[in-house]
Amino acid sequence: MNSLNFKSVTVIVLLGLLLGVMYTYKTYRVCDPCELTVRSAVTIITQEVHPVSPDHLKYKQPSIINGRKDVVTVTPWLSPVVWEGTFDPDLLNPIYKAQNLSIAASVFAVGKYIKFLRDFLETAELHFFVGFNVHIYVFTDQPKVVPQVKMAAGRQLSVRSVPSAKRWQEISARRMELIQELIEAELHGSNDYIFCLDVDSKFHGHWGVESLGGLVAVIHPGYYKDDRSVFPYERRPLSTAYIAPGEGDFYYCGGAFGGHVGEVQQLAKTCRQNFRDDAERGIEAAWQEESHLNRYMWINKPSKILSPEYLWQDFKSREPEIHIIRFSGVVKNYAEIRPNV
Ligand code: UD2
Repeated sequence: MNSLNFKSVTVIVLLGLLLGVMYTYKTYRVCDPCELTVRSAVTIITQEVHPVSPDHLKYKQPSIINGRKDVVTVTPWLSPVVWEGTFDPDLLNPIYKAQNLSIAASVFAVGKYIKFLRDFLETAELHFFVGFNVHIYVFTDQPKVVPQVKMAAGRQLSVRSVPSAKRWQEISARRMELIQELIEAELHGSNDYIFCLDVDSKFHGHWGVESLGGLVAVIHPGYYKDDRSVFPYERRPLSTAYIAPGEGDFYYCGGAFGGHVGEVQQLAKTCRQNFRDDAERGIEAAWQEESHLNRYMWINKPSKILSPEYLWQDFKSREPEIHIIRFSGVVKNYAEIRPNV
């Protein structure tokens, strides 16, 4: 090789190296933000603002060393778990009052479950967001039988007709679809929060603004002391509600959940779609929408968790850590009230 050729080869090799370095640098520069976007695990639907207190508000001095020591009050993803003794209504109520909020509640009373409605509505008047704007939506196949319950100023009830069903599983599962439609047709942008509640239950104690959050789940009273291996999650991989052994956080109730309307719309839409996808594959999750809700809440971590005070069961004796029962399922005879067994 003569010296001219050697120089040319060296120049070409150096140029190649330079181009290679520039390409690699450019690729990483371009891909870095993409990867960040893909990996970002936070879905922003609602942006919570910090609480603003009225000036000179008088309330008990808060402490970070004295408080509940018998229960866990924060999840590993740092969402609060609400128990009696973890919040101060004297501080919270004025903060939320100033926001002029509206709270919606959906409740289904189809077939023989209509008999639970009066107690549900009457006790809601006594305990559920007393002093706030509340709009209860009753979904029923018997609108004429809906009891007349006197409601306080700022509270109202609307009745929506739904068809009857031959299987209780259908009624329970169809709730997600109707909740999604309710939010999209009537609540989006107007009501601030919504709770979706079982009708065969009564309020026994205060349920108020301490329960508000972006995405709110209630811990099921039947499983909060158990290992997650025994939670009745859907365990068949064919279902979209599948949660594998060794996975999951808590077991949440299908009988009470809620949050900001935008968050609940997303939840209802996803669970409804997953329920449909399962139906196309000929599978129904073990606990219908409760299984889909559990799967959803495992991936989309609730921003507030309500302790089992917020949905107890009358047949269970009270445990020492339960200082108050706020809402509880009544004892019922399934064979007598369901359209199928
Ligand atoms: C659990 C859940 C429930 C639901 C169900 C699985 C709790 C306390 N309950 O309760 O929310 O997830 O498992 O599907 O977490 N309904 C009617 N008419 C009927 C049947 C049901 O209106 O004929 C409505 C009614 O609002 C009732 C709800 O569906 O409260 C749930 O049905 P359930 O109470 O029979 O379900 P259950 O006790 O198995």
